Amino acid sequence: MEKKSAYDYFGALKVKGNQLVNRENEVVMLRGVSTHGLSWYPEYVNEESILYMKNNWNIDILRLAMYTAETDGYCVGTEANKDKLKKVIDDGVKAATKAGLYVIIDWHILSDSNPLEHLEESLLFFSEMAELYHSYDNVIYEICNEPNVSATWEDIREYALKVIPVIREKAKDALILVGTPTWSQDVDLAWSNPIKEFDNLMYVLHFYADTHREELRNKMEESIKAGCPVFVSEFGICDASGNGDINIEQANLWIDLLEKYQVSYIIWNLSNRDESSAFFKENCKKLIDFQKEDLQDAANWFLDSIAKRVQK
Ligand code: IDC
Repeated sequence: MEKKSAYDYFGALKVKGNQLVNRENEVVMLRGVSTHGLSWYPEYVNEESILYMKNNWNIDILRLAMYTAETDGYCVGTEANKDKLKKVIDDGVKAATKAGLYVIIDWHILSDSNPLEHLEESLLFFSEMAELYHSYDNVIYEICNEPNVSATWEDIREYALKVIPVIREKAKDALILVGTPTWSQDVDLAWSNPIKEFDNLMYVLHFYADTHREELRNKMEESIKAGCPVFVSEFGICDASGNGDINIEQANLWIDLLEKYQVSYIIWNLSNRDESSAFFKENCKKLIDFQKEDLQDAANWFLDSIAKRVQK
């Protein structure tokens, strides 16, 4: 039997104060998983796998991470590669919608540290996405994964003020996630000069629990208290490389805080890559029916953790 989905419960989301609310203005939070790069591990983006994750893992949301610069990224590949990536996104959006999940289209900047670097391509991309998905109110747009190094909040703000209107022209009420400086850690900087021109925006915070600890938690908490709507669209419980030992103690401290403030969170990553943030063991080639022994420790911790919290 199919379970009722987050989307059935919550419908279109909007931002009210520092929180996400449903159509009845009740606070909601979403818990979910992120793909690895769509060029690298597209195989998990299919109807069966996504329905399996919805039904067995209690997730509410799937993030589709499309790198812009790294290996076969959207902005460094050919036109054919762009089309291929857009097809994976389309499959992902449709499969997530069918499963009743929210879905994020993530413009995954990383080594291209300043979002202004690929501004023109971003405008074209998001215009196309909004044209295709404006009637899907479960689609969320994440306009720049992790600005870093010298990208300032002013750069990101300038970028956001160009991209947001392009999305909103077609997807009028879409929820939009805005990355923040220093690999999406400086929500405080964003909140010191927020984007007041548009509503339904959230500011992104990312953490890797073994690297980012109390200091970043405090920063997040202070920003939330100051009124900042925070969304954790990516986290890991290992170190910031996506590998290394996982740290369950720090991970639990993070999750407790996120739950306390009802901040939505999404774990990295759906792949069987040889790294501790990957959900699946390297030798696991399955796309459904994952057993505990197919999953790495981070995945088993995450699934146990959300199973405990989800009361549906
Ligand atoms: C990592 C992947 C790794 C890949 C690398 C590419 O896990 O397999 O080789 O990217 O540069 C982030 C990024 C995310 C990173 C992840 C772990 O958003 O793309 O994925 N991370 O390093 N921010 C902090 C950590």
